[in-house]
Amino acid sequence: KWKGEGTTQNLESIVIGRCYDYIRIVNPAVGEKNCSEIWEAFKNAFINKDPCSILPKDYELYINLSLHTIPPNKSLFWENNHLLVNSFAGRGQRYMPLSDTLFGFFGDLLNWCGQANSIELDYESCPTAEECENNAVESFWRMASITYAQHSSGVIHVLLNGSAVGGAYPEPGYFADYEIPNLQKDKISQIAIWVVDDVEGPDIDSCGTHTVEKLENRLKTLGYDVTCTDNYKSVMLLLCVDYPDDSKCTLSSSAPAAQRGPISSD
Ligand code: NMN
Repeated sequence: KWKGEGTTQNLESIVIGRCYDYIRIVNPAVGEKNCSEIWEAFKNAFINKDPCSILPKDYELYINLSLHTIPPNKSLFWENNHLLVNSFAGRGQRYMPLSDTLFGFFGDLLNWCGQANSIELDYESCPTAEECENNAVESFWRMASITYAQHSSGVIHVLLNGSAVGGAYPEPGYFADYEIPNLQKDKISQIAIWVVDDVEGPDIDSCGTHTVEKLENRLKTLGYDVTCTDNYKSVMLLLCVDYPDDSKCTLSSSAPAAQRGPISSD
């Protein structure tokens, strides 16, 4: 009936399991949370409703129950590199992007929707953003992105993909439309932008050009201290795991040592 994929099979087990994984293993610092109550609040945002009439505020109770503090200097915003961000962040150990907060971790990479006049989830199909923007998943991420931006502080990091067709900083986009407008200026000391190209991809966007320049100007106009770094080394090193022989992945200072080979025993 709809053009999008249906609800992820076993949704309830996955999200309740993720919730316990998060509060017990990933980030016990959030303290005690009621995972079944969080699931009920999540489900009540969209079940038994027209799947095209779900609003961000329908997730208000879900957010209130799952909210926790985000450590200063750990926020990581991004566009066009979801899986890279998830591995770079290291389940909140290195950075804490939205997908490593409890309220984002719960729904990351999942799909869901309900149906009017039924308490069943729709496992066959769900509306895409093109069919209707007020769908269950879109409104969830709007609410989650707004909340995440409001609670971010200190140095804010932004990881953009310089090889993205259409530019590293897309408009419209969650970062442009729901996150930047909800940053709390008085809690933020600096915004550090990283523009990293795919190892074998084109160099379409960089600091000071095209859409990145637009972003830098927007943030400066808002009064932020903005820095921008191209091909930030820590992220490059992670990307280079898959392309060790690419010229962009040469570890110049250690090359001679690596070529010397293991210490010989004779
Ligand atoms: O989906 P796009 O437009 O690339 O959104 C990315 C930005 O919006 C990030 O800054 C992120 O905080 C937020 N967001 C995250 C997820 C997710 O973690 N699964 C989904 C949608 C939006």
